[in-house]
Formats: sequence, C-alpha cells, structure tokens
Amino acid sequence: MSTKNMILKILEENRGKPVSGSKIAKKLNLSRGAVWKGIEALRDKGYQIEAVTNRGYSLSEESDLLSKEGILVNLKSNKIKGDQIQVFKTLDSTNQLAKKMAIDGASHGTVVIADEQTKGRGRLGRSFYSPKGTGIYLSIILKTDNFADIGILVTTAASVAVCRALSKIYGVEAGIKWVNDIYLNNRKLCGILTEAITNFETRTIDSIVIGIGLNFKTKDFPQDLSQTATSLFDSGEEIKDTRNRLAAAIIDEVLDLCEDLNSEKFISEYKERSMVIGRDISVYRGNDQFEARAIDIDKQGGLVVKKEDGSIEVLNSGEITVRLGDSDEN
Ligand code: BT5
Repeated sequence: MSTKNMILKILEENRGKPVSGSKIAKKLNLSRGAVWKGIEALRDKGYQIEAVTNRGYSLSEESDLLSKEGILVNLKSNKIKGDQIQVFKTLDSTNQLAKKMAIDGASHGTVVIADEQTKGRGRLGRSFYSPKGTGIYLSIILKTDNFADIGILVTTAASVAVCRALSKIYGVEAGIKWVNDIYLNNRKLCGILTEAITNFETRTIDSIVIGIGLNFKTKDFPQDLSQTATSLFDSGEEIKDTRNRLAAAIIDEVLDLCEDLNSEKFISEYKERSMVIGRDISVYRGNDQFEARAIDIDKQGGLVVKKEDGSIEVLNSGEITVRLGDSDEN
C-alpha cells in the first residue's frame, strides 16, 4: 500500500476527528514531512482534509471520494480481503470488467466499483445512466459450484440486500419492482443486472456477476429519466454520508444473502417489499404481450400471475409494466 493510502486508511478510521501528524508519523514510521506530503497528495486527489491547529488532520465527514480504504473501514464482513476490492475512476462498465476478471480467475466476493461508467449497462441492451461522483456503480463476482437451479434467485437476493442496506443505514424503506428494480417514492433508485458466465465445455455456470447501480446524489438526470428516476439524496439537503459506507453495506448484505440462496427467508422480505403483488400488469416476453394480475412471488423468485382467462403462470424472465400511481406507468 502506498504511503498516501496508508495515511488515508488512518484518516478514514477516524473520519471527522483530527489525528495528529506525529501520531500518523509514528504509526507509519514516517517523518512528519512525509506525512505532510501524503496529506497534500490526498488533497490534490480531491479529499477534503482539514488541518486543525494543534490537533492534526481530519478527513471531513462530507468528503465523498470512492476508495478501497473508505469501503474497507465500513465493511463488516470478513468474507473478503482488501485486495479483492478494485476501485476505478472511470470504466465503460463494471460488469464488463468483472466478467473478464471472473473468466481470468478472480475469486468469490471480488468487487469492482467505479466513480463513473461511460457505458453502464441495463438489461436487454439498455443503458444505465452513470455520471461521475454521484452514484454507486459496483459489480460483485460470485463463485460456487452450486449455481444450478438458482435462476433469478440471485437477482432477487441482491434486490433484498440493497433494500436491507438502505434500511439499516438510513431507515429508508424502498420497494422492489420485479425483478430487478428498487424504487423510492414511485421512482427508480437502483437497477440490478445479473450476468452468468458459463463454462462452454461443462455447460455449467462458473461465476455470476451481480451489477448494482444506485443513484446516491445524482441531481440532473437526462430528460428521458427526469420523470422516472430518483436519488437517495436528491433535494439539495446536506449529505453527511459517503458512497463508501453505503457501498460497503450493500457488499456486506449481498455476500450474506448469497451465502444461502436456498433459504426462503429473503423471499418473504422480497414479497413484503414487492410493488407488484396484487397489481394489474402487462407482461412482455419477446414479441408476446399479455395482461395479467401479479399474485405472488414463488420460492425461486418467479412472479406468479393470473392471466385474463384465469390460468396461472410463473414468470422467470421477461418484462412487466405496472400501474404504480395515478399516472405513473413503469
Ligand atoms: C437495470 O436494467 O436497471 C440494470 C442496471 C444495472 C446497472 C449496474 S451499474 C454497475 C453494473 N455495471 C453495469 O454496466 N451495469 C450494472 P433495466 O431494468 O434494463 O433498466 C434500464 C432502464 O432504466 C433504462 O432503459 C432507463 O429507462 C432506466 N435508467 C437508466 N439509467 C437510470 C438511472 N441512473 N436511474 C434510474 N433509471 C435509469
């Protein structure tokens, strides 16, 4: 770890509280001058570090740069190690890189996170708007030899994981629109794209990449999203929190929930948060479209619908739209 990053780690561990230059110097076996240089280098990178007279250096509560140190300090799980978290300023897509890394042998729990995506991806070739400095765009690689029959359960679990993190940290109770969208006040806050990497020879799934995109403090959405998207902090209020903390909480919850995908516990939570059960929906599957009523989520995360002719069907893929409010069709 570079000197700068070792200093950052100490400042992150004491965020908001001053740490004296001599204490940092002693801990890292550096000269005071080297500490000062490191602090300057961090400031140059954009970290808001205050020098408090006679008390030392303090990383401001508002300083919100994504960093491995900032995530690690907030991470509760001991399931992953520091070198499994890779933070980038800009990437085309974190899922794209994570898939490459998974093929190249990256281990279970490896996280790729970016401050900005230039080609953030949604499902079915759609895009995910990922401007710099305002959102959480992360991908987590899962490896197990037991991916058979998991289907959409991973996405279901990831949706619950994001909701749990939001609830634990902010007391915010978000809704889930089957299968992969998280909503706040009837607007989309977060989308999830799960991709599988199959072994061509054995025809089994080697790894899964869970991609999560969440609008943390994005304000200016492009016109096509201005009526449908929202952010966690969107009304200009003072934000005394960091994307690092929420990202860490999401990683913790995802790793926890994905440990036992067959437990039905999170399905009941998913159902409680479901915005579609009991609603009339339109289902789109390839060129096929039909109307139905969503009546349940089954143990595999499938959406149970009752069609207009009274027959029951379980959907494991496809798109739905549902009337969410008086005028909102999503
Ligand atoms: C999704 O697809 O919502 C999955 C998004 C997954 C994004 C993450 S970010 C990290 C990782 N790396 C990637 O490249 N992707 C993943 P879908 O359900 O198909 O929804 C896409 C639709 O959501 C778009 O067509 C827009 O209508 C809308 N949308 C795009 N960007 C949005 C945003 N930032 N906030 C809210 N809605 C958005």
